[in-house]
Amino acid sequence: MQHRYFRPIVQTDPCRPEGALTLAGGWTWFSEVEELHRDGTRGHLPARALPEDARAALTAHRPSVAGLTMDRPRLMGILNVTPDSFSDGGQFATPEAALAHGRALVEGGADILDIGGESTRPGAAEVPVAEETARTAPVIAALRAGGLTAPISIDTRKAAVAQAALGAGANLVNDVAAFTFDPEIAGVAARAHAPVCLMHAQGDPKTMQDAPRYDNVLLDVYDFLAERVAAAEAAGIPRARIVVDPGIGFGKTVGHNLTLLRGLSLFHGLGCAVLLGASRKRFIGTLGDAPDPADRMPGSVAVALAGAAQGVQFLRVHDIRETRQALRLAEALWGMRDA
Ligand code: HH2
Repeated sequence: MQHRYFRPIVQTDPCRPEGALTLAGGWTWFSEVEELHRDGTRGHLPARALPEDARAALTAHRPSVAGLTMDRPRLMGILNVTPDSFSDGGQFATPEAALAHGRALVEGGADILDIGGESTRPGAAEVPVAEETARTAPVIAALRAGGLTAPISIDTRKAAVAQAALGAGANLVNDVAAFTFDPEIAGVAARAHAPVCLMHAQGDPKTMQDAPRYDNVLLDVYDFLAERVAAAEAAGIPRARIVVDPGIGFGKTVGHNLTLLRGLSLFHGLGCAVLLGASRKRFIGTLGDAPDPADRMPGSVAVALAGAAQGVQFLRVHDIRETRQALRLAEALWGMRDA
């Protein structure tokens, strides 16, 4: 029999029918599931008919990640200390500017900061380890010295950069290559007992947008992440400390991105918290008629809310204040907040 993939049809309506299941111990629920197969056939089943292992993975309470409870969507504020990131490159490249922006992100409602010293935009070239470390570790150390207590994530593919960042006060390792670029990074995270984010990418940043192809983008990305979660577990990182991310824009066409966004809830079947990073990305410019990344905030907020409605636990965004405001309203409408 071919493999069965189960995508919960996620609801946020406060009127929840009896027998509905809570998704990932969070703020959404489902009573129906779409069943997907590699041959393209699909069907529906009631949630109560799910096989026990699929039901357990979809419903299990997600433990806290880097001290953050997973019972509401968490905002990850992007702090790129690079000269060339696609939307904010060069803006926060000096340590002073980075510090001020990091603090502003937390004041604006970021639950966690994601600091990156290497752009992974399409076409970007690799940055040497020493340079990437020199861009990131001092900023993390300075944020900590300044009293910042919010968790910090290091956005890197490299073990040495992650090691220096953890030493300077970072708490989570966010690897857009899911340990395939530098396998040593798994050991670094495991030894530090640090949670990790494993992201799907097809190809490397230099070439990833040259005609990306999939058999079935949703299921291919799911299988890749399942394999990387198993590899991380084998390296000593328990599933409770693993966050998965479909990698919007990393070797994907507009159509691939839309398919992944529509099917996002499938990834809860991996039994991990899910992260979505769509902020200001090119497909938002294409669909939203906004060629300049600086004009893509409204579309980014729309996609972030769509992610939260699918039970996604982490939203990686540039525009923290705007997304925080939108999320507050969504949470109130979904009955997660009192008036
Ligand atoms: N996207 C970018 C970088 N890191 N990490 C995760 N987990 N998920 C993402 O979607 C993701 C990521 C790219 O965006 P950005 O940091 O804004 O740009 P650049 O790579 O040019 O620095």
